[in-house]
Amino acid sequence: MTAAVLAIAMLPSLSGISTPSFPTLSAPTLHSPTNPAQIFDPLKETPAGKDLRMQWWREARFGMFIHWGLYSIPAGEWNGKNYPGAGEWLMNNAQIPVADYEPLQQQFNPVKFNAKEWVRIAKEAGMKYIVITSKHHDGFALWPSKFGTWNVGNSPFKRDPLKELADACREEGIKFCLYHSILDWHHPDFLPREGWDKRPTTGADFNRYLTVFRGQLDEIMQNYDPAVLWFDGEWKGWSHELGMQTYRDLRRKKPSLIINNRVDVGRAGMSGSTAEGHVGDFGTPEQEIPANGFAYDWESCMTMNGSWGYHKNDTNWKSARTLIENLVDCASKGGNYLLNVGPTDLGEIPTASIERLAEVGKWMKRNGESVYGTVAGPFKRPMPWGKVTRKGNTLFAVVFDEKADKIELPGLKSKVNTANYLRERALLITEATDRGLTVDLRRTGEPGEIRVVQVNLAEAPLVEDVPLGQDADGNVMLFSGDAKTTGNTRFEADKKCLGFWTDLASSATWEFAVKKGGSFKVEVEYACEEDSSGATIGLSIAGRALEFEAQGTGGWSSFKKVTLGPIEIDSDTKATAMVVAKSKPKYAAMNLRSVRLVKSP
Ligand code: FHN
Repeated sequence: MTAAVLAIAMLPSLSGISTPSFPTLSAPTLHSPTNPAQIFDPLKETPAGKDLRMQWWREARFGMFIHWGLYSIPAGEWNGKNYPGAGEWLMNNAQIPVADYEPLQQQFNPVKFNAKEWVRIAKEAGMKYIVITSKHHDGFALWPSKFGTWNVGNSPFKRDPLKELADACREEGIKFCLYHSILDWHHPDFLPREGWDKRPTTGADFNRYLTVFRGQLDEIMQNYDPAVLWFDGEWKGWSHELGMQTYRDLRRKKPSLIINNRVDVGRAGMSGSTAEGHVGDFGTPEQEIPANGFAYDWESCMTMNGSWGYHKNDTNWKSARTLIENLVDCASKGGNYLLNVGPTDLGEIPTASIERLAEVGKWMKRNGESVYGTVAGPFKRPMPWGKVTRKGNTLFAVVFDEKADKIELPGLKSKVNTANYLRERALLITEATDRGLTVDLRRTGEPGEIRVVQVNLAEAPLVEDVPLGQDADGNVMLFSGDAKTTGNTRFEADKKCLGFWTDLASSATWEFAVKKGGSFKVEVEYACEEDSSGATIGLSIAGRALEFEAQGTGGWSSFKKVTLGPIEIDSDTKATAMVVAKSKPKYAAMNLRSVRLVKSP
C-alpha cells in the first residue's frame, strides 16, 4: 500500500481537521450535514451548476501567474554557478541539501513589494485574475502559517504578502487565486524523497504531512478566500483517492471554488488534458496551446521567458506580439491564457515583463472585445492569416498577417449582415463564394499591427468543410496547418509551420481542386537553421515533380520563399500535392509554412 493510500485510510477528511468559518457561498443544495443524503456533493454538480460557477472564469480568458518565493533570491545561480531552466527548480537543479537552502529564509525581505502596483500592472494588461504561489515545491509558505516555521512569518519580512495581494485584488475587481504545490521538497514527512535529498526517511510519516497539507489549505482558504486553487506537483506521492477527497472537501467548504485538474493524478503531462474519471474543473496545458483546444474548460500557462521563478540570467523574452497571438490563439479555441511573471527578491516585477504587459494592455484596451466573453471560433483548421473567436452570431477575425489585404473564412455558409474593423463604422466588402466568405480588408496592416475584423452574421455560424481550392485570383494556398502529415513533423502554432521535420518518413499532403487551369508558379515558404541546411526537398504537385535544396534562412523562425516551376494544371482538376525530404537532414530538413500555387495571368 503506497504511503498516500495508507494515509487516507487513517486520516479524517479535510472537514475533520477543522471547520473554519471562512466565507463560503451558500450552495443552493447545502443542507445540514446531519443527513448524509443531503450533504452537497460537488461530484454530483449539474452542467448548469458548473456553467454558473465557471462563468466568470470563462469570460475572463486572461490571467496573471506569479511565481515568487525564496528561489527568487538566488534567481538561478548557486555557489557562483548558473543553472539554466526554471529558477524555482534551483533546489533540485543544484541538488541543494535542505540544510543549505534554509538560510534563504532569513534573506527574504522584499522591501519593494507593492501589491497595488502588481495589481495595477495586471489590470492594465487586461488580465482579470491573478494566481500566485502560496507554496511551491520548496515548501516555503508565502503567508504566516501556524504550521511550523518554514514560512514568511519567520523571515525578516514581517508582512503577509498574500493578504496584501488579496486585498489589492478585491479593491480592483481582480479575482485572487492561489497556486499550491502538493509536492514538498522541505517537509520531512513528504515521501518519496527526491534522489538528491539524502535525509533519512526513517520515521517519516506521510499521514503527518497530510495533516499539515490540509491544515495549510484550511488556512489559505480561510485567510484569503481564493476564487481558484491551482494545484501542482501531483506527480509524486499523490493518488487519485487523495485528489478526489481534496477536491470534494474543498468544494464542500466553498461550493463556488474552481480547482484545476492537477488536484488529481489524471493530468497528461505538459499537454494538460484530463484523463477520464479524474477530477478538476479545467485542463492545464503548460508552455503549449492545444492544436484544437479541449472539449472541456482549459487554460494554457506560459512563461514570458524560460523560467517561472525569477532567473537573473534568462533574458529570452517572448515579444509582446507573441503574447497577444498566444492569448488570441487560446481564446479562438475556447481556452484561457495564464501568463507568468517572476518577481525579484525585492518584490519587483522585471522591467522586461512590465514593458510587454503594457503593450499587450494597449492592444487589449482597443481589441479586448475579441477575447473577453468569447468562445471558440467555428473553424477547425488553422488559417494562414490569423484566428477567429466568437460571441453569439458575431465572429472576430483577428488578423495577425499585416500583409493581408483580404481574408477567407473557409466554408462559412451563414448569411452575413455586415463586416467592419472593430470600433470602426466603415463597412468592409464581403463576398460569399463556394469556398466560404472573403472579406476585403481594404488595406494591409501597419508594421506589427494586429487587426480585428468584426463579422456580424444574421444567424449562428454554419461552416461546411470545403476542399482546398483557388481563391478569387486563381491561386491555391496550401497552408501547413491544413496538411495531412506523416512521420515526426507536426504543426507548430506559434511559428505557423510544420516543424520537427527530422525523418525521411515525414511528409505533408494536401488534396485540392483547380477549376481554372493554366500555368502556376510554385512558391514554397520555409525556414531552416544554417547548420541544418542542405536537405533535398521533393514536391509532387498534380503529378509534376519538383525539388530544391533547403538553404539556411537565418533560423527556424526566419521564413523565406523559394519559387519553383512553373507547372501546368488542367481545368477542373482534383489534385494532390505532397512534400517530402529526399535526403536525411542533419537535424531537421526545414520548417514548412506553406506551398502556394500562383496562377500566371
Ligand atoms: O514544476 C512546476 C514548475 O515549477 C511550474 O510551477 C509549472 C507551472 O505550471 N508547473 C510545474 C511544472 O509542470
